Amino acid sequence: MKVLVINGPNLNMLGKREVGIYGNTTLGEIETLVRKRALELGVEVELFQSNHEGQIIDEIHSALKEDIDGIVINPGGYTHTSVAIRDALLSVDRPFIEIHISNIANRETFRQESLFSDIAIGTISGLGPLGYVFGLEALWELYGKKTG
Ligand code: CA2
Repeated sequence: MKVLVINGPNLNMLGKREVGIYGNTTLGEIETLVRKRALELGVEVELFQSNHEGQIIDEIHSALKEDIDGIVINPGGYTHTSVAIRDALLSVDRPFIEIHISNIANRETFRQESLFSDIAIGTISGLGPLGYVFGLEALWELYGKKTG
């Protein structure tokens, strides 16, 4: 199984600023956690972060030629604004899990609206870095696990 993990704008700043909201774990440390769990599960992972909407869209499109089975995505601030990223996810027709480090349901009103939740397999919000690991595990349980 091959999973693409995408982080949107400003998530490269994790652990360096706003630690009261997002914690002190860096994006590099989150990626290490994800790689470790992926290795244990026998899942191949590709990790991608960009501050640019078009680059995120291009990466989502690459899921087709890279034979990606599922996507874990934290769209960052684009969660609340990007019809274009939503359309890209619909266009590749791959299951995806939406992740938020903070619990967007108890933050400002504008963060409580997501353009992704209704088309995601599920959303994990407020569990910090663990959300990425659980997202990966969920894709593996639902689409990757070999039974029998
Ligand atoms: O809780 C999340 O994961 C968010 O997707 C993070 C986004 C925010 O716009 C969403 O509403 C919720 C922002 C990521 C910004 O990350 C920073 C990290 C450190 C310092 C500044 C920003």
